[in-house]
Amino acid sequence: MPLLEDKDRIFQNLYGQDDWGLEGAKKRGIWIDTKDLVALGREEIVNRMKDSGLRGRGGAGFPAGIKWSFMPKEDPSRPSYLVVNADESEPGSCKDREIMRNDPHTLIEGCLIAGFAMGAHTAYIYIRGEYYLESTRLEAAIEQARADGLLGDDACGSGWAFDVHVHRGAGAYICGEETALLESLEGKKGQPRLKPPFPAACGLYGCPTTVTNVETVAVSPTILRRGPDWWKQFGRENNTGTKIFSISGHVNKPCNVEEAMSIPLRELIEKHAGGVRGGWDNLLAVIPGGSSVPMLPKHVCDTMTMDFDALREAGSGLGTAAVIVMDKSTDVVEAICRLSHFYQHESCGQCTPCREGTGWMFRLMQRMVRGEADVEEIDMLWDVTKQVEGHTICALGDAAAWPIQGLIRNFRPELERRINEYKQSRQAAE
Ligand code: L3W
Ligand code: SF4
Repeated sequence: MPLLEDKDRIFQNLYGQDDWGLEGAKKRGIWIDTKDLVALGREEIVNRMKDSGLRGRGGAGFPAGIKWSFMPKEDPSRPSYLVVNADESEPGSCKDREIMRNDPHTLIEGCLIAGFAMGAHTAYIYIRGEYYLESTRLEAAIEQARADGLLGDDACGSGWAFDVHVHRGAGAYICGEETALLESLEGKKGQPRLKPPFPAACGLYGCPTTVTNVETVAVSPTILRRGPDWWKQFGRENNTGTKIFSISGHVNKPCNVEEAMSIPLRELIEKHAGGVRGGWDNLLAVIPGGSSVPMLPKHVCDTMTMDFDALREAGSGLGTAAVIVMDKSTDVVEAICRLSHFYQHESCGQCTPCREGTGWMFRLMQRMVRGEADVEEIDMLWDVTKQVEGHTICALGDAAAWPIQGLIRNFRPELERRINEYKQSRQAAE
């Protein structure tokens, strides 16, 4: 399986070393033959995307071409919309930020291609409010594209009317959930809707809508340009292409890097992030896909490959490919407790298992941190996670449960050690 060479990287300005504007973008091959890509036609674009096997880069990994194909072919009674999910709030994830900051035209060109393939004349980019510089860059890049005729009534001379608008969020993690995002975009409180109906049937203002991640949209013109076979040479079956990994935590050089899917975790960390602080043997665990997926202990990390299927088989997930590295100095119970607080704080509160369960899990986790709990409470905590998992309107409930399950599965002796130590210290004090 080939690893990526510089020439293969889609995001040639990920680190902002070059001009982010239109002139720089054109030099990097963006907007060069967009008209020809549109001329392929809706069906051919969707077929090529399906053939590429591209899976959504926002966390769920749903096949992009299939998702695009859910949009109605012709419906003169209702407009169709493309909504780009740029509400990047998953702890550990900062890849979409770099695309929008340093290579915004990859996203805007992608909006035109994806929007056309879905029969949409309008795209909304819903960007997290804290990304102020990035939203400013996007606005400026959209203006450049409009002034150059790349967007507008005859976008790129393709005959297709298309425009892009940026909407800034106001700081709620839950607005990254696609239906909460749509509610927020409509000016309402950002709370998830029940699915089905999926957005493709009833989305923004009740119209057919595809909500999709920044990276997914931004890679699509290059996949069409270079061809599905080029994309499929990276990674492996069902896990194709390139992927931006955000590597943070106890590494010598935290970074975002575009690499081939299915790269071994150890190679990813050592080649691009300067290795684990204190060396590989100093590794304790890794959260491989943003805070919502269970952690993997070192012995699993030793041979782990980074793709959707391998990580799922290992009991975790690729998520947003935000790799959070923890060395042996980490208080792993405290770290997961901190995440429990995050999910409790970000729960929108509309369904009982999540509203009550996230609070319950956080309080139990606090007791575990202090060691004040009884050993039986570890099983009680496990049971609570199982009561929450799969019983909520949106995936936030699962996201709150899984990191704790990962902790209990892999570090139960550490929980027991704290509890016994606390008990002994109380007995000694009495
Ligand atoms: C039509 C069907 N459409 C599925 C569509 C659906 C959605 C996509 C995937 O959660 C995960 C979550 C986070 N007809 C359809 C259909 N669709 N069946 O396909 O749907 P789904 O429900 O599998 O996932 P989701 O609701 O999109 C995303 C996890 O990602 N995550 C979070 C990441 C946070 C960020 C961020 O900060 N940027 O992405 C990390 O693991 O927990 O499980 O579009 O409509 N029959
Ligand atoms: Fe809201 Fe949590 Fe229910 Fe999602 S799972 S709808 S965040 S209460």
